[in-house]
Amino acid sequence: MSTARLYTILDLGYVREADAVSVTASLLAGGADILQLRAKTYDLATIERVARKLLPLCRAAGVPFILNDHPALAAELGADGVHLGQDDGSLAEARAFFQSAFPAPHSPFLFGRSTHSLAQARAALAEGFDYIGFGPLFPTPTKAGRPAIGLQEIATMQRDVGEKIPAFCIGGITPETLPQVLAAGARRVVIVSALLQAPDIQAAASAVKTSLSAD
Ligand code: 3NM
Repeated sequence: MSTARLYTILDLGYVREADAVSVTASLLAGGADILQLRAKTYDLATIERVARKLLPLCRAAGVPFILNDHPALAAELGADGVHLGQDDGSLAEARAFFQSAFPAPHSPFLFGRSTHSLAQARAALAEGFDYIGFGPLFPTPTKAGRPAIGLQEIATMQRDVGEKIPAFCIGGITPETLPQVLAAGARRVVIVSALLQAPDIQAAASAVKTSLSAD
């Protein structure tokens, strides 16, 4: 996690369940450093079924597998962490729940938080989250309706938060917008639709990874 630059998301809003394994394999082969399963409108049984298929691929690649929402399921599956939005309660609540439900020693379990402003990014750091997402930088169909926050606060966020915990810029990042995002001070990114909709997912991920490593 500490060296991760490219955070990818297998989003069932873009990928059919039947393609989840092959798309994940392509993301990993392209150099994804983290993989999250995001399935906003899906029932728990489907999420669990897909997660159980993706987890071994991530393990084999040595890449953390994060579940979006659903801390109990994440722990039960042996995922490496859970990603929580601003409305998903406090870290203390999530940790307490996790520890009461899974008292046995558990390997380090990561708690990530979506943040949409500098204040939220600082708050997530102060609360003790292991990493944050920061965005959306640009309007994005993947999180339709959420206002873009632009690039102007990236440098301050990176200095105040990103030097202490991994901070991943997110939202509307594509091969075309990536150079300005990096120029604004981003060190790490999450890219969803631009990779999942690429004609060659592995090549697209690999090209992004190369740009990130060169920076
Ligand atoms: N969270 P794409 S933006 C899942 O700002 C998500 O918290 C965001 O997808 C946030 O790369 C976002 O397709 C969507 O724009 C990112």
